[in-house]
Amino acid sequence: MLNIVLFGPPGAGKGTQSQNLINKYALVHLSTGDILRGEISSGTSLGLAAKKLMDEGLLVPDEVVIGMISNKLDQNQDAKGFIFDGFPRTVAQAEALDQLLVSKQSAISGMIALEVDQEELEKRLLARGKESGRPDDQNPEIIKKRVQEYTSKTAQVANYYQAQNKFYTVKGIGSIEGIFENIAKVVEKLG
Ligand code: B4P
Repeated sequence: MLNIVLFGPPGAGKGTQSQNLINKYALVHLSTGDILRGEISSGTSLGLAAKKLMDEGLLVPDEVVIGMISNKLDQNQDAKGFIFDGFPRTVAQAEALDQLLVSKQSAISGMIALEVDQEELEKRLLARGKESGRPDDQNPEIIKKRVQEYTSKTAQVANYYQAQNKFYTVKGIGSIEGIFENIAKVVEKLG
């Protein structure tokens, strides 16, 4: 199985490049951000609780997102692999993901981290906020909070995969196609 974690700060291009990966490798896309936004638009109690945190730029509790991923893995038993987009975002989530995959006789093949500087991230998110109306993309203070959450809780997840020799970086600035070519080069090595 080919299981890829696509990693990077908010706005690095994870969602964008996940689409390219799905098209080329026919993997199942699991984006915790998308799943949470789905819960919000369906008005579930999980969605209502998550919305408060997401609108403030804060992470949703580990047990909530781990439960969501566990359900999705169970629902996709025949998948030939997964792209994990925006998950794991804490070391506890990374450990839980390893356990879930072990129970399916599988493992993470590699983490690909997209590297983008802060100024560019803020520019992209504010531009998307204008187009999409996504509440967490519209306010520079909330974007700052998301980057702080990334720095204090998420960045260390890279060390977790580095320790397993599963960590790869790709420059995330430039054309979407050019960045994808470099991502695909890493994926070919993993596959
Ligand atoms: P996400 O939905 O994961 O949001 P994100 O980090 O902003 O990444 P996204 O994938 O959407 O953006 P992308 O970089 O593709 O999370 C939202 C919130 O959900 C979190 O803040 C948190 O509250 C919660 N959450 C989600 N997962 C969680 C977890 N595991 N644990 C706890 N909480 C969780 O794209 C950004 C913009 O850049 C786009 O407009 C795109 O068009 C543009 N772009 C992309 N590539 C470009 C390029 N090369 N050049 C120019 N623009 C580009």
